[in-house]
Formats: sequence, structure tokens, C-alpha cells
Amino acid sequence: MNMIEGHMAIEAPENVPVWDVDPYDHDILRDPFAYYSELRSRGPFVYIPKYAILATGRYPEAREVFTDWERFVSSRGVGLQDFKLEEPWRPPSVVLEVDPPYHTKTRNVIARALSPKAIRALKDSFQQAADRLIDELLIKGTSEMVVELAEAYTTTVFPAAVGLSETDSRRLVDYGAMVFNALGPDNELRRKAMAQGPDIVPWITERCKRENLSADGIGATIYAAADEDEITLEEAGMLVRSLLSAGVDTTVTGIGSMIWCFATYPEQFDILKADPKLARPAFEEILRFTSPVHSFFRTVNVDTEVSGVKIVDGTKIMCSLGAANRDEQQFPEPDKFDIKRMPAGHLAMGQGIHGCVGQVIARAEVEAVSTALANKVGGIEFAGEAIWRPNHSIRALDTLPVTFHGKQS
Ligand code: OVM
Repeated sequence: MNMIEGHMAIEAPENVPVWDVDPYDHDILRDPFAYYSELRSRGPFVYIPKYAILATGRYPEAREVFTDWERFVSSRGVGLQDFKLEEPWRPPSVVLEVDPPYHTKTRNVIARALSPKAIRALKDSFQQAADRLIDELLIKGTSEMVVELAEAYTTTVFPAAVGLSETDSRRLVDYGAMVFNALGPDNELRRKAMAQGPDIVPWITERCKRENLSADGIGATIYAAADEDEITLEEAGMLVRSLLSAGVDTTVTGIGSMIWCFATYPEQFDILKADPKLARPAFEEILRFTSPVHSFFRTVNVDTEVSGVKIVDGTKIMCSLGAANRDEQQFPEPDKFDIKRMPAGHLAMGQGIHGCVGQVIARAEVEAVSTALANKVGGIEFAGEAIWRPNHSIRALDTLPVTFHGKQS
């Protein structure tokens, strides 16, 4: 068998256009919208020879692949590597990188620990943290919002909610970068991220231990499920690892992209200021418009057919969530940023049994920040060039110099 990037090197299926593009090219990772548009226009799927994969940027196909977990499995990895053929860099996630029936058990435990009821208790502390930080940034005037707002806020409130006994902003952010870069090809970007493993991985593993978690956090709730024999103690530690893998860079990116959206479309920030209750629909549109997680894979686990295309077992399908969220067949005027759109069914948090299990806490974190912005900030203005940071799965800002103007009163 011919292998490429840890999976079977399939041939182009019949009737599928071959597109000699590199979706991991840094120019595309930084500014993907022309790529997204061409990906959608070439067909329901394209074959990318550089990685011998199929890719889809159309909403119906991306949704079908994400929804049908029986044909399109996660247990063979959600990146380029096929875990059936190659060993992954870390023990697979017990919730992301598994299928039912096993998945159902771990998903239920983590879903309960992150339920609306569990998160409600955190809202006031999120709002206080957001209010305090926005007050400070208003006094400062101009700040680099990735580090000083998005990372500072998320790496304070989220580890506290999980119950970590110690936090380290840099290690948490860089662990996320490892996890998300690991899904892409074995190139310089991935190797650079992975080189931090010896420093970061033991630290993360230590943070996940029961004795290093507070008695009243989300981590403790997960460990309590082990006391009830729902999961093992080892699985509980692995689920805490999932929280730290998926819960930092995603939210940091969501907050950074929110500031970027409001600096780019000030009239939309004016609409939010006039009605701070729009914080929730505004975030849905920010998710659709920016797609913090730009892509995830599934592995075809049976010879099958989608949209008339015959696809063989072992095929890796790259689902471009960022492209699907700009599909004009699904979202009229997709390139228009409109916080009142209420884009039902966007794929930014996935869909189906693997849909983001942390979305309640993510929304609570981000909405506390947007509420503070709406209540306190008069204007959001770029103070320099926004620079994007290439990552194999996340479209993240690297540098975001922005001025917060006070409200005239
Ligand atoms: C995990 C996990 C879950 C969701 C996303 C993610 C790739 C990781 O369980 O470790 O990032």
C-alpha cells in the first residue's frame, strides 16, 4: 500500500476534479477566502494530489460527512494521519478520536460536566473578569488584543473553571497549537509546534491529575463520574486533557476574531452597543464568518458514495468548515458580516455526535466579553496591522493592535 502523510494514498475517484493546491500553504492559511471560493466552485469534492485526500468546501457535503459517524469515522483520526495505519503523537482522545458505542459513554460524562446547569454558576465570575479586564484596557487605550485580552482572559477564567491548581498562559496556548497543528502534514510548522512537547506535555499531564484539581471545578465533576464507575480514573484524566486541548486556543481565537470583526465593521459594533442583548446572535455570526476551526477530517470506513462520487475505505476527507460557512447556497450574501443574521446551522462548532461539547462554556466566556464591550467601549479601532498566525486547523490571529475608545458621556 502507498502511504502519504500517514494515510493510504488513494487515487482520484472518477468524476472528481484534481486540484493541485496546498491548503496548508501559509498564504492560504492566513487569508483563505479565495481558496474557499474556488474549492466550492470546483465541485462537491476535489482531489488534492499533494496529500492524496478529498476536500469539500460545500455546506451539504461537509454536513453529510460530519453527521454520518458510521461511514465517516473519527476513530481513525480527525487529521491527515490514519490511526489504523500509524501511531499518533499522543494517546488518542477518548472523546474526539473514538466512535460509538465507546464515544457515547465519555461524551455523556463530559457533556454533563459542561451542561448549561453546570455553566450557569460560572457566569457571574466570567462577567466580573471581563468587566475588570475591559476597564483596564480602556484606561490603557491601545493594546495587543491577542495577548492582552483574548489569551489573558481565557487562560484566567477557563483554567479556574476547570479547577487547575496552577495556570500558565503560554503553555496552555502552545499546547492547543500543538494539538491543532498535529492534524496537518508533517512539515516545518508541525515540527516546530511539536518541538515544544518535552516542555509542555508533562506539564499538561500533571495538571490533569485529580490531586491537582480543586474540589468544585469541572475537572472534579469528571473525576466524580469515575467514583460512580461510569468511566475509569484514567479516562477521567484523559477527559480533563480534552478540556485543556480543545478549550483554550478555540476560545482565544473566537475572542480575537470578535475584536477583529468589530474593528473591521464598526457599524456592526454600533448595532451591538445599541442593544447588548445581541451578544449571542453576534457571536453566532462571528463564528460563521470567521470559523475559528477552519477544517477537520473524517476517515471513510466503508466503500461508499456521496453526491454521486464513489469513495473508497481509507479515504481522508478534509471538511473545510470555513468554506462551508461561506456557501452562498446556504447563507445568502455569505461575505456580509451581519450580527442580526442568526445563521442557523453554521458548522463552526461542527455538527452531529462530535459537535463541540464545550460550546456552552465557550459562549458564556465570549458573551461576557462582548457584553462588557457593548456596555463600556465606545469604539474599536485598528492601531496597526492585524496579522494572522498559520495553524493547520485554526485560523488564529497572531497580532491584533487595537484601540478601545471610551464612551462619551
Ligand atoms: C480532545 C479534543 C477535542 C476537540 C478538539 C480537539 C483537536 C481536541 O479531546 O483532545 O482539538
